[in-house]
Amino acid sequence: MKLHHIVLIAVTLLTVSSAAFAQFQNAEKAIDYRQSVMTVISTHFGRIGSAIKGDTPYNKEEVAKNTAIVAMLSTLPWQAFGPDTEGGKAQTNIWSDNAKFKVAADKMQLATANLNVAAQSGDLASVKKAFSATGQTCKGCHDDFKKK
Ligand code: ASC
Repeated sequence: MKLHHIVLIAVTLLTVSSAAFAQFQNAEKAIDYRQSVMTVISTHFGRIGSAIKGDTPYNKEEVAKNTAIVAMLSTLPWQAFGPDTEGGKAQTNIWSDNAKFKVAADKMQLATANLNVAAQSGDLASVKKAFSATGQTCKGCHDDFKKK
């Protein structure tokens, strides 16, 4: 590899990683962002729950819209748990045991993607199963990493 290639790669990596860290002006903004995203996820996840429990009439299209929203939003909070953003409801083990937190975050994203696939198919039994599996990934992560 030529030197200018190495330099180019290094600059690209630095740019990408500093861009990821520089997205929030300060810890407070990162905390506000991740809590806001979690709130909106919870709102839409709750609507799916109400629909499949029969609290509100089951409407396949509405449920599928909500699962698509949750699947997309599930990718967002994690960037706001960067270095030096401790605080809010986040336990400090998010930073001290970050690998475990990443595993939990990945599980949740995978579960929401599966829920979205199930909802697009419209089969209520699979939606119920995938909804419950997703809820367990929310709860598991909160049990381990969210202040009580
Ligand atoms: C929600 C919400 C959570 C999860 C969790 C699932 O709607 O706000 O924290 O689901 O209760 O067990």
